[in-house]
Amino acid sequence: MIKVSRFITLDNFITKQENFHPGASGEFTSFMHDLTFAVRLIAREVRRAGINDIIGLTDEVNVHGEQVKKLDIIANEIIIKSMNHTGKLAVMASEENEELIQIPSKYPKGKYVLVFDPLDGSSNIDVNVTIGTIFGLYKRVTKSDEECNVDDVLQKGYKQIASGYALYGSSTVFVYTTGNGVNAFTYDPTVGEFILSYEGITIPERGKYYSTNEGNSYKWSEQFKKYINYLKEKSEDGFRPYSARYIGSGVADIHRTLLYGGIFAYPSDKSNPNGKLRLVYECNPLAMLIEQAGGMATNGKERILDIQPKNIHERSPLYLGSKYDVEECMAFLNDNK
Ligand code: P6P
Repeated sequence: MIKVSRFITLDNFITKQENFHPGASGEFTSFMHDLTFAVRLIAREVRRAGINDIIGLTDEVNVHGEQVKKLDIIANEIIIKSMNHTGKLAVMASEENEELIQIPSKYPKGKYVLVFDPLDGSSNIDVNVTIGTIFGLYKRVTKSDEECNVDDVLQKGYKQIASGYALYGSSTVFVYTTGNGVNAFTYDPTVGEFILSYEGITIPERGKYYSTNEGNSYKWSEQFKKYINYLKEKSEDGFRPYSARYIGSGVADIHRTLLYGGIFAYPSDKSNPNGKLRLVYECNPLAMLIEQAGGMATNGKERILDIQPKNIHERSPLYLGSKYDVEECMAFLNDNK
């Protein structure tokens, strides 16, 4: 990973990349401009949450029966209202909406399909811990003269043409890939621009961190328990014990894993046979990005990006990070260690 030696804004960076794609229509550049506009609006609300008195639970629950924070709703509405009129999207799907989000008939439809988690880690809002927005972008599979349907959203993750996340932490960072590597941009509110901060991010081959909720260990499989205990033992080569790092905001835990290496795991367990994280708008976008950085993402049996989603909100176990670490974890999960 190289820190940058030049000042370039996200808009200019994307425009230059589109110049490398003969026939690129500039529609992707325009989509990314609209998306990062929504991210800037969300960042403004997140950073003012305490002052705006929008901290605290609503009396609403989302499709998963989880208490919804006001900021979840605001972030969801910001993305929908920033994107639904641009003429770039055919349909959207969000963690906060049980059904597909259709484009209002008064607006033109485009060729892209956006899936997103508007505010991941929202249980951390009240304690000022980093939270984030996750997105994945596909080309629609329905014809332009057809109604969009769930097939547009239930595509395998390897079909994504772009994915990434925004991180609302000590600064607002936007990390994305279009399949040509991973780049990160830091928002400078004084000039209102995202500026390239890391170009060509690659995940370390192996890391010294493991990131998982050990409070669930009583529900884990024996194989995963054995793997985590193995990471805690001292090894001859000094590489173990690993250090434990777990924030409880997937985007923040995975951003650290991307930069420092190691493994992030939300395994299946006795009460969550399919794990907790959502395949369509959490696992797939993050898996594409980690693979583009040279890492690996699996559900314990197969590559995340090869899984055929069956419904918008289905969950998947997730083991993601440095190739060495994920492969070692898989060996334990398959009783080969
Ligand atoms: P737990 C946040 O609610 C989230 O969906 C992910 O961002 C995070 O990795 C996970 O759940 C945390 O879940 O059960 O450890 O609190």
